[in-house]
Amino acid sequence: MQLCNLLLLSVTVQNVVLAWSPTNGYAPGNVTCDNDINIIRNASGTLSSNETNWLEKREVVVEEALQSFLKRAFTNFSDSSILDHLFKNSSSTSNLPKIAIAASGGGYRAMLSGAGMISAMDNRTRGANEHGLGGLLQSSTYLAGLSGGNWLTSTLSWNNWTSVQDILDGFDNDTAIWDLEHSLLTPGGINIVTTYERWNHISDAVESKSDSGFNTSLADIWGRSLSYYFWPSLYRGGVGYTWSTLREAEVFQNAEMPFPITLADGRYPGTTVINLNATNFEFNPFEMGSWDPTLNAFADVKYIGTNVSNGKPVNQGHCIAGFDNTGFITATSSTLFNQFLLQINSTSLPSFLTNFITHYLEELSRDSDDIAIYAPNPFKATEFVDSNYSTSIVDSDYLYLVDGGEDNQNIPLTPLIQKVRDVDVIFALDNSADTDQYWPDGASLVNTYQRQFVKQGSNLAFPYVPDVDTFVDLGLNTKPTFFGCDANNLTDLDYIPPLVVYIPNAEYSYASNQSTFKLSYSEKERISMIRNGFEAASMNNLTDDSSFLSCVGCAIIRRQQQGNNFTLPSECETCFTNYCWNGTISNKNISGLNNSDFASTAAASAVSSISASVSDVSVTGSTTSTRNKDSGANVLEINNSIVAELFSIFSIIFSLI
Ligand SMILES: *[C@@H]1O[C@H](CO)[C@@H](O)[C@H](O)[C@H]1NC(C)=O
Ligand SMILES: *[C@@H]1O[C@H](CO)[C@@H](O)[C@H](O)[C@H]1NC(C)=O
Ligand SMILES: *[C@@H]1O[C@H](CO)[C@@H](O)[C@H](O)[C@H]1NC(C)=O
Ligand SMILES: *[C@@H]1O[C@H](CO)[C@@H](O)[C@H](O)[C@H]1NC(C)=O
Ligand SMILES: *[C@@H]1O[C@H](CO)[C@@H](O)[C@H](O)[C@H]1NC(C)=O
Ligand SMILES: *[C@@H]1O[C@H](CO)[C@@H](O)[C@H](O)[C@H]1NC(C)=O
Ligand SMILES: *[C@@H]1O[C@H](CO)[C@@H](O)[C@H](O)[C@H]1NC(C)=O
Ligand SMILES: *[C@@H]1O[C@H](CO)[C@@H](O)[C@H](O)[C@H]1NC(C)=O
Ligand SMILES: *[C@@H]1O[C@H](CO)[C@@H](O)[C@H](O)[C@H]1NC(C)=O
Ligand SMILES: *[C@@H]1O[C@H](CO)[C@@H](O)[C@H](O)[C@H]1NC(C)=O
Ligand SMILES: *[C@@H]1O[C@H](CO)[C@@H](O)[C@H](O)[C@H]1NC(C)=O
Ligand SMILES: CC(=O)N[C@H]1CO[C@H](CO)[C@@H](O)[C@@H]1O
Repeated sequence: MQLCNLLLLSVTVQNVVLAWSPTNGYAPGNVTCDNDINIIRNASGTLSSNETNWLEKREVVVEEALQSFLKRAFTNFSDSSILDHLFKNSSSTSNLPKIAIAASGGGYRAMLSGAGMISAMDNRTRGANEHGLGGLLQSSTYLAGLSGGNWLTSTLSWNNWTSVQDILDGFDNDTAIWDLEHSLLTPGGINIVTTYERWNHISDAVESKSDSGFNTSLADIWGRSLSYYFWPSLYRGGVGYTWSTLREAEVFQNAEMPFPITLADGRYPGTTVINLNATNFEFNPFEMGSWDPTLNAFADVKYIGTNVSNGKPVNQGHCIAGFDNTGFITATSSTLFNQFLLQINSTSLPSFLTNFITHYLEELSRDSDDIAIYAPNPFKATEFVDSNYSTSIVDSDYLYLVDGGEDNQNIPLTPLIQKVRDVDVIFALDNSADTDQYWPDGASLVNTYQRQFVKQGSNLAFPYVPDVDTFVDLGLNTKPTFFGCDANNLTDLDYIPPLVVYIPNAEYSYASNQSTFKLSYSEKERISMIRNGFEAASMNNLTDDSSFLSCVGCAIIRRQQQGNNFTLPSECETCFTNYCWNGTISNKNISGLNNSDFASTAAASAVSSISASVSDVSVTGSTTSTRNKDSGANVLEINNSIVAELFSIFSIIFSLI
């Protein structure tokens, strides 16, 4: 291995590398750029011109797909004349509803269950057009993913917009996507040589980045190891594959796929606790940055890694490329290591284990090794921070990003509720593990709802949702539920937010409440998870309610229908009665209904919501565990096997660092 490296090195030195290219591998490198380039823009009130141009192309594609979707949905409607108002062919202005899909975090559980949900919306899935929501994915404008949900959305997007169906069908290919039989830690299974080789390649890649003068951390190793499962047909799992290359992919250029967005949270240097004031970052194929007042800026994602001041390269004409490695960005959204540290004292692990793990995690955390490091900071000395907010992000030489779910908003909603994006309906796929049985309980929605009332979220609006106890008591967490159905109820908010179609993970044909830390799935388990997700998103393949497809159609047209005062198809009234949360709460003392009730709701949910990334760590031996709502501490469960996995992860990682 060492010898090989030396040979490689000497070759590289001889052919002096003038410009970074994917063949350089994982290490970012120099490229020339315009002398007057500025990689930063002011986020205030506008989309990037590139996104705006892209949206125009997408609208044409969506119009056709949505029209055929709604025609199918409204087949049996007595009056579907509303369709004539929504589409261009009969009126000169388009009232096209804008649809977004958001996939929550939660490790492989969220990736697989979310894949099933998305497959139910994809007209390329066998059966989706007959007993699912086939065509909804084709009708969507945005597709956001966070942590495990981002593994899903990035896998599809950066594999030439492949489908879940194709992934399932290709399971016995040499280069099958999501071959999860073997744990991340032992990718070769019983073949130790393969495992050894894999980790050697990972180690070489991360070292090459470090040797080129860039800070590396656990996130680099994490990203490299995950990439082999997501981009298996590319050389070393896409070691030189970058995020911004999607701009050159035909499928993206022709807007034949939705606009992918990934979410991560900012973490201030020296801190570990993250709350709703955390800066939410988004990555899209054009840009990375934040709409939040603490940054209010976006950088051209292709040139992050360049040493800039207020967006201008410090060395005029010299930029860095290759920093936006696809695996690295995917890992950034899923660095949940810190969460484990924060929760470790409330586990029932033996104290020697706690001490052991704490010791290492704290060391990692102190050195910021557990989080993704973006340095040089692309936002250094930018001037767009709202004057009422801290400038600590733009003052720092380093930008630290962590798992997008660490602020307990485990569904990537903030990019989609931005007023400027003008989304009408969001399909929120919730595969969080909030309850002690690893099911979602609506906490992610509650937190995003609450964020509009904290300082950082003051320019946001999100529909009213109940507290998590109501979610559970009314079973809103076991079947699809619509929130914010009536725009007239939302006029107290900053603006009319999108209607939210909440689709929670629930058991249909398979116990899909698997641990976030389950690091391998057999082919049978994988198929079962995906199948169950399909059923969860389709009211059991439309057998639990044959009108569910129509009701989804009603949710999609609702904002445009109300906003333009079009006649609502009468069948939609029944749908809204059946699927909309009507304001009922199960406990009158706890209310999520308005701002003045915020404090009590916040208290209630702070107790019951905990990042999915961790709340499903489960306890050895004990058959049941209860949540201690009074102290606010969650009693977590740890499986022996999970501990074993974590140990191996840490031992391998530490031998590498
Ligand atoms: C980029 O080029 C400069 C010299 O112009 C060199 O000092 C630096 O190490 C190079 N950076 C990378 C990442 O290759
Ligand atoms: C950013 O844009 C907003 C809205 O156009 C504007 O009010 C603000 O002055 C801009 N900020 C800077 C620093 O240019
Ligand atoms: C899926 O939808 C797209 C976009 O409307 C359409 O072009 C394609 O033919 C559809 N495919 C199937 C299999 O229905
Ligand atoms: C629902 O449809 C999916 C996709 O066609 C299929 O895999 C699954 O077996 C179906 N489930 C039931 C209960 O029929
Ligand atoms: C991407 O997929 C399309 C079909 O969906 C195919 O025509 C095209 O060749 C693929 N592109 C690449 C680069 O594989
Ligand atoms: C890979 O899977 C696809 C189905 O997705 C199949 O058509 C193709 O033949 C497979 N290729 C190999 C090399 O097995
Ligand atoms: C957010 O920040 C504001 C102002 O600094 C502070 O008053 C508030 O308590 C913070 N909220 C949370 C949830 O930390
Ligand atoms: C866990 O408990 C130990 C000692 O009881 C304490 O030193 C440590 O700070 C605690 N860790 C966290 C994350 O609260
Ligand atoms: C909406 O339309 C109804 C009749 O369809 C009419 O009575 C009502 O005044 C209209 N409302 C607005 C705000 O235009
Ligand atoms: C609202 O929903 C609850 C249960 O979800 C139901 O008991 C109640 O009757 C509904 N209220 C109205 C006015 O429809
Ligand atoms: C919406 O407003 C109506 C009338 O103001 C009220 O009866 C209803 O409970 C509200 N629904 C929700 C979900 O807040
Ligand atoms: C961030 C980004 O993608 N910027 C591009 C937007 O489009 C213009 C022209 O099409 C390009 O020059 C930018 O690089």
